[in-house]
Amino acid sequence: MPERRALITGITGQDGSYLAEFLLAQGYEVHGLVRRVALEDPEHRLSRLIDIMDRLHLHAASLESYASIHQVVEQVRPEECYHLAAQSFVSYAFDDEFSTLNANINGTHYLLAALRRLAPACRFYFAGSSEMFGHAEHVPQNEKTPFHPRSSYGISKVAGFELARNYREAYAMHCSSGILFNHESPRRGFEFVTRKITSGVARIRAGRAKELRLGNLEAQRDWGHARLYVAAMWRMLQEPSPDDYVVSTGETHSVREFAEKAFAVAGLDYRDYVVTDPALYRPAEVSLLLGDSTKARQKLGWSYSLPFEALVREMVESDCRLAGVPL
Ligand code: G4F
Repeated sequence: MPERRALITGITGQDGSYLAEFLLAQGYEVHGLVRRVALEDPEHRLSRLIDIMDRLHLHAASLESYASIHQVVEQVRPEECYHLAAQSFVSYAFDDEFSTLNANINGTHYLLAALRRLAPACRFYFAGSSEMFGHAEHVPQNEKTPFHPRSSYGISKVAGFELARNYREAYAMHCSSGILFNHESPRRGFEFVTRKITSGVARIRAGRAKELRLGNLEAQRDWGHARLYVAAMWRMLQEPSPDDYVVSTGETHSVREFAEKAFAVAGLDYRDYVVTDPALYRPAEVSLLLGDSTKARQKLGWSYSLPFEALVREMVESDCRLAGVPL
């Protein structure tokens, strides 16, 4: 069978790198859209792709420039496109609403418009987010739960979700959105709370830090493993008809619980090290996220069974290894 061609935006990130590995294993020709700066500084910016670099086709483009996206889509003519790139750090969205909204909404729009023109049969995946539920009316949240985003990031994701749905309805394109709840791994960026905690544990164990400053410890999230979530993205695009799906574990835990477990993995008591810093609270918080992924499990045959403790342990062990203090 000839190789299928996939284009991934955000390929240098946590999800993009796992998805690229997954697609290569399925026999795809994998193309990635990256910023020019990434190609200029591969050691840092392409570090998650290091083991598969020679099997990827990377193209420099900017999601802020329609012309550059048009050019890449014209060159690649993908059969599947996974749009993962975004300004995805919610805290930063409060510091710069303008660039979060511009980059996230326009980037999605430019990509859809280019695909419509140049590769209308391409199957499109949009990375929606549980942040779209925000101050949710129902617990747990499923595909029917109304959106009530609490940040410009959440608003930009609702706009992207609606754009994907509109291209599906107006132009009969195969556009699906995954509403993914928080997903973590040893490849998570250091600014997100899980990695901030596990790398903090490693620094404390290595004697390089004495405390860890965190914001709201009572916020609750449905945390899954990113490596296991990318399979759901792929399954969405293998369906005969496009649709939207919640992807989640169905369990929720507080930031405090994550910290407690992470410190315990290293034989430490979080109460001796965690300091609550009001400056790290958000102007509008999403207090409780818990997903119901029944539809993805039933229709896509996707499943998830990794215990929360195993995710925390994998991240702490990895960070301790990187810090030179293996457990
Ligand atoms: O790890 P976080 O920064 O992730 P957040 O805001 O839930 O967003 C992540 O998940 C979304 C899916 O629901 C994605 F769409 C999004 O791109 C991203 O991947 O924060 C988690 C919780 C928040 O309630 C935050 O207030 O942790 C709380 N928190 C407490 N102290 C902290 C901290 N978050 C960060 N980043 N840093 C802290 O010191």
